[in-house]
Amino acid sequence: MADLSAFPVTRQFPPQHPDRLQLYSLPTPNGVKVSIMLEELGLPYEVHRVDISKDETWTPEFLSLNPNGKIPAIIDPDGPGGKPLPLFESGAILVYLAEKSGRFLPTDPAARYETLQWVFFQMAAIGPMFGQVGFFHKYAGSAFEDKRPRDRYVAESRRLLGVLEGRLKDRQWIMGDDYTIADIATLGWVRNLVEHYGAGDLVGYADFPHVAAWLERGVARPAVQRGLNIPPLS
Ligand SMILES: N[C@@H](CCC(=O)N[C@@H](CS)C(=O)NCC(=O)O)C(=O)O
Repeated sequence: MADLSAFPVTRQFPPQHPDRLQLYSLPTPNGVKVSIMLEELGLPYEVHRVDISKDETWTPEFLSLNPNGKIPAIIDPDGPGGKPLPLFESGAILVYLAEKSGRFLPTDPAARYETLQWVFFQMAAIGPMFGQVGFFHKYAGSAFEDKRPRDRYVAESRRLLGVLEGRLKDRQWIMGDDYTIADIATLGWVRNLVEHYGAGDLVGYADFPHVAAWLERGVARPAVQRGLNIPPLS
């Protein structure tokens, strides 16, 4: 039986199954990357619902796992060398799980770097920009009279959708025939922009039919369907 008691976060979220990978998350576009990946892999894991509206990521216990105070984060009791591995940042977690399982990240070096390039594109551009559209269009920023910040992020998000559209116009998945962690990282963000933020018209989503077809293909995967709702909101 794995002993995770050295990790203070286990006092806030006690594990029932310490031998399983521990996932601390919510079904947000960053959180679902990891639940989708774990569902795709069929790895046993235990999920802990972290309520960000109650500041549960800002406790000393959670901050000891992620000093950046964000979900998702994991502890893998069976990390490198058989030792527990704590990890935060969804992109790093996807790469870790891909390498641990040998799936969803090509082994050919050039294709591997190309995949990582698109994962970083999501992490550095799509996520932060779409997130700002959410703030200025749906959340607190929507009440701001000055629409210039919103318009700036909408224009940048539209431009980024154009980059994705170009990539997908002759490909089924971001890496071509193979579904990879680049798709897993990106699907939830595009879906969220259009559905949850309701920003489809604002960004002109109808102008990106290859992105829309790719999103439909992704969401049709059973593991994606499950992962999008893990952990359940209530
Ligand atoms: N770059 C981080 C971003 C994580 C992130 O922004 N998480 C949000 C939810 S999607 C969060 O935990 N927010 C809580 C807060 O800031 O209080 C990642 O990809 O893991």
